[in-house]
Amino acid sequence: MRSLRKKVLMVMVTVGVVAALIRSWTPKPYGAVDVRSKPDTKIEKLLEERLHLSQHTYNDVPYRLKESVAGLLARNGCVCEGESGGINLPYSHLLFPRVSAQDLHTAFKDSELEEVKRRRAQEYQGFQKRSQTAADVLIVAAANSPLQYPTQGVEVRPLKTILIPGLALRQKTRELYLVNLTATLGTFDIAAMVDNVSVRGDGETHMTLSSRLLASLNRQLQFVTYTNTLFHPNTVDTVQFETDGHQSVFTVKVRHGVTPKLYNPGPRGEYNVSALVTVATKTFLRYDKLQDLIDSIRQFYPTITIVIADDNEHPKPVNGPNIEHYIMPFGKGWFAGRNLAVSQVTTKYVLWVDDDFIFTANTKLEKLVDVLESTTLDLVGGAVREVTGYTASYRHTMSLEQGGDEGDCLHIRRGFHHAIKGFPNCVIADGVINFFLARTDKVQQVGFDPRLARVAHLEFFIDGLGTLHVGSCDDVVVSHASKIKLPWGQSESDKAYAKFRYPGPAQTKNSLLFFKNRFQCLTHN
Ligand SMILES: *[C@@H]1O[C@H](CO)[C@@H](O)[C@H](O)[C@H]1NC(C)=O
Ligand SMILES: *[C@@H]1O[C@H](CO)[C@@H](O)[C@H](O)[C@H]1NC(C)=O
Ligand SMILES: CC(=O)N[C@H]1CO[C@H](CO)[C@@H](O)[C@@H]1O
Repeated sequence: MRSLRKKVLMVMVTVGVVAALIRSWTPKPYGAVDVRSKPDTKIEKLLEERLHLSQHTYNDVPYRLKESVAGLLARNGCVCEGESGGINLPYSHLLFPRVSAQDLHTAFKDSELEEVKRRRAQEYQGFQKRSQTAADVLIVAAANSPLQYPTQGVEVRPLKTILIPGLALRQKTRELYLVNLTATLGTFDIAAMVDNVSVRGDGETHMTLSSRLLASLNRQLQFVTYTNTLFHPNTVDTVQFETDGHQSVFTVKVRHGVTPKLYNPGPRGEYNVSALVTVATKTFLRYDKLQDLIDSIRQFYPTITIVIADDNEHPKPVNGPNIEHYIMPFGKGWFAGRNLAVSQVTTKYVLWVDDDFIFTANTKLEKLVDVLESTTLDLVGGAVREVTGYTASYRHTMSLEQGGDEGDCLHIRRGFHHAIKGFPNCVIADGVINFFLARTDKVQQVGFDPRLARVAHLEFFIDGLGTLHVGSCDDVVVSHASKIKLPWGQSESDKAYAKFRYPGPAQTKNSLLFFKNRFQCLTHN
């Protein structure tokens, strides 16, 4: 008897387990998501039509154009214009900077240009598809709508449920109050039931709520939930909320939370620069300079980690505590080395220096750390003092003018945007000098394009435009050991360095600006 019961129990348990397994294996009805296309273009069309209608309502009312303002609006094309004239003396560009313009399509042969443009347009289309969501669609709120709804800020984690805040109806007395809710990537339901309200379509993508009592309907609307059922990474569901004669649309963002990457700063108190900062550099043919740099760093920061990327043909050992020396294939180039060095950093911040810089008592990294710790900046540049005594912080601003099918126009100018409150020696810019402290994860995110083998610098900031928030402080100074040096003062390795040219086509820079960044031209001064 007992063994029979045991058997029955066993069978029941087995059946239960199998049933549970089958349930967890059965794909949900909406299991397949088409991630090749943007979801939900139907609502986009609807919104576009409505906008179009409202724009043509007052066509017969005349107007006069205000050129000074209308000229500031984005046009369908852009041009790069240089300045002509000026004095043509050596160094005159330093004293009287003139704007010069450069077309970038010249990086390609005429015969291949059309094909390059076609491929660029195709890649750009893909980029736009990936980078835009329904949250970028223009939504206009209708006048005098009795519908109350959240205009932004509703977010749900993939396949999770939220209460939709702020839904209500404000209508004059009528027989029946009714609202509809429609979504495409999820379903509606109610977390609580209110008397005298009829709910149809709960658990579906289209739900109707109605009541003879406005207060009851509004109470019920406070319990409306949205459950995301289709996850298409980083998407947005466009929800329609409507009542008789009125329609509104709002968005629900569907996305994972951003996983933070935090660095442990060590015990509290003064900034411990050695725990927070890694010095990164790239060396080529200048071991004497590199050793001077290391010695100068050790004078002020005896335990700070130094990462060195080295693409010499005959690498020499660089030894010492807290030094990481990475040997690369010969002549890999400038940005490849920067990329490698930065990829190995494990501290919160990375300090970029050239291998011919020298730390002095004015190289106070604490000040740069303080700027990044107290502001939202991602990167802050210092100043470089030349042997002549001239100190440069090399600040640039960049702006991108939209240019239609031909590509955009990039305008680079010397200067900065504005001062930073609380830091009298610092300003906001878009590009700075080769001596900067930056958040390691942000620099790694932008990266240094290894295709830029020869002298390149601002290209990193061009790639970072829109990602990096950049500042510059001229009270943290590093010294430059060479550059403006008289020919008879050069060492043997300096001479070799000056002679060496990295392999690769000279047009690489312009072809990358043309294809990768989709610029047609640039101006700079
Ligand atoms: C609400 O949805 C129902 C069912 O789909 C439909 O019959 C009705 O016309 C809709 N009402 C409004 C005001 O959109
Ligand atoms: C600073 O950080 C370094 C490296 O993590 C560590 O060795 C050193 O003891 C720290 N100094 C202080 C004062 O905490
Ligand atoms: C107007 C109306 O229908 N009122 C009803 C709301 O619900 C309560 C409880 O179910 C009823 O008692 C009311 O008559």
